[in-house]
Amino acid sequence: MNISHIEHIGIAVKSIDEAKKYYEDVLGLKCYAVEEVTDQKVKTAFFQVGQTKIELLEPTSDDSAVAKFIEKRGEGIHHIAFNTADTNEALKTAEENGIKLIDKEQRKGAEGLNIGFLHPKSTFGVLTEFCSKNN
Ligand code: CMX
Repeated sequence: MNISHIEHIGIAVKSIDEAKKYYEDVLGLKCYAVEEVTDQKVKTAFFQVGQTKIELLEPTSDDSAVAKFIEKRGEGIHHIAFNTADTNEALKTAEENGIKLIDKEQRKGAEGLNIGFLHPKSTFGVLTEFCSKNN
């Protein structure tokens, strides 16, 4: 799969405006982008930490996956995203190894990345994402 690093950690929050204060004022990180991903019904805010990003996820609709997550489990770590050379290839390899996919094919996510999710019931309870840049 050529996983190089953790691209980002997704954290579900009720309000980016509220949560941002902790990341900026307490941790001293800088929010370098806020972007709405309409497809996923979320607003995202990004903080760079070395090679990895923290991605805050605020639901923009009551029926978004993140709204459902917060309702069921509360705010907290929502998913982990691995940087791969090729998201479609990584999804295919996972499926060949018996992992249940959420996305059969990659799609466009925040920051224009190609993304695809694996089902948390297949991955020991961790919603897992693959990301890649150039394919
Ligand atoms: N991490 C771990 N487990 C999770 C989870 C998560 N993020 N979200 C749901 N689950 C668990 C639930 O707790 C539930 O477990 P139990 O059956 O033991 O209670 C089970 O998965 C089913 O959950 P559900 O609430 O019924 O939700 P759905 O099956 O409708 O959806 C999921 C779950 C993961 C398939 C859906 O959230 C999804 O497709 N996620 C991928 C897309 C996404 O999360 N987009 C938002 C971020 C986008 C971005 O970063 O740009």
